[in-house]
Amino acid sequence: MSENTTPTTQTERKKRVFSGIQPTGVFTLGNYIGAIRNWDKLQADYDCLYSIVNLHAITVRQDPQALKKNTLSSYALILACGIDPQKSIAFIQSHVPTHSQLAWVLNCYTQFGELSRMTQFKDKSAKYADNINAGLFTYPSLMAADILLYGTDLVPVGADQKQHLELARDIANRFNGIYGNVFTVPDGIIPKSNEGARVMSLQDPTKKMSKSDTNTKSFVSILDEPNTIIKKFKGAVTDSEASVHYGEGKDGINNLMGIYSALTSKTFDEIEDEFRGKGYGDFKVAVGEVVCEELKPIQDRYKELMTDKAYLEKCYREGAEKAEAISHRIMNKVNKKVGFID
Ligand code: AQP
Repeated sequence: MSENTTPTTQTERKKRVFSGIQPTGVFTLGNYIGAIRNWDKLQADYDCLYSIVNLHAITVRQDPQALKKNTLSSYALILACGIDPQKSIAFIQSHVPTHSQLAWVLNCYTQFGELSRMTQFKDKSAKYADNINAGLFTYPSLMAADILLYGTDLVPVGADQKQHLELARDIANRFNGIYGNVFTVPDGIIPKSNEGARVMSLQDPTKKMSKSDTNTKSFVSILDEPNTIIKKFKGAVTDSEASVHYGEGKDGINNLMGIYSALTSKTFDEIEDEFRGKGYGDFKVAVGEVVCEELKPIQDRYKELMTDKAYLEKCYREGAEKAEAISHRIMNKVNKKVGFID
């Protein structure tokens, strides 16, 4: 997958960016570093759509009250992380019915074998063995619909979503191969590994950090209090070598170095120099401190936004209207191509 992030000149149409996040809990540091932090940066040069993807969230059983609450707080969180509803279109997925409509059509152009190979499906069906529903299986076709519905050029995601993005490209190419140029084939924007493409669990650094992990010590939530953050980093699983350097078999330290590097822009060599002769204890506290510093303004803004529900509602309603209006162009084209009467 190429990473074509050259912005367009002023006379051309700005390239379009789409990304989404599930309201399955408070966002983790992984969601922030791997995805949302980059959403903010793209707003200046691109035409961006960002969505709270609650249709995706129900592929795993959700408590309805908790889902409602998490959807609103996730929306407030993306604004707190810098998404400006005047610059970008920020909306809730279920408010724009064309997502489900296109997903159904794309399901019919996606192969069983392709979906069976998705590692997220394998992981989640092992984790939720009592609820391996069809939605969990066809999650990537809905994700393809989210992206293709807007003629998206670029999709900023963490490395864990790369496989789904490649499938979206395959589906677009297949559909275009049959019906002509309907969909734009999107490129991914995936951070480099030292920029937090895949932030790992603090308790099992061979697994990615996830907001739905039942072990709360395994992730840092972006709303965690500073003392909780420091405590979680102090308790992070590392090796017994006690020397801060990047290397094989040092998944825990590699992960902490990745986080520190992503937030300070220091290279791994610089980090090794900074902590030469110091123990893991000092390093863990230093990582915790930069994380607290990064999250403080977001937490303050989030608290402020949550006191103004009317403002949030105005933003997500307007966002949905704008998104739906754009989506009709491609949805109508698809309907016509497959032979649905207007
Ligand atoms: N650990 C991670 N490191 C880097 N990026 C990550 N992302 C998720 N986890 C990491 C990126 O965050 C964006 C939103 O993810 P999502 O909520 O839509 O789904 P997910 O990838 O399944 O995230 P979680 O936190 O693991 O959610 P649950 O626990 O509900 O499954 C995506 O761009 C993703 O790459």
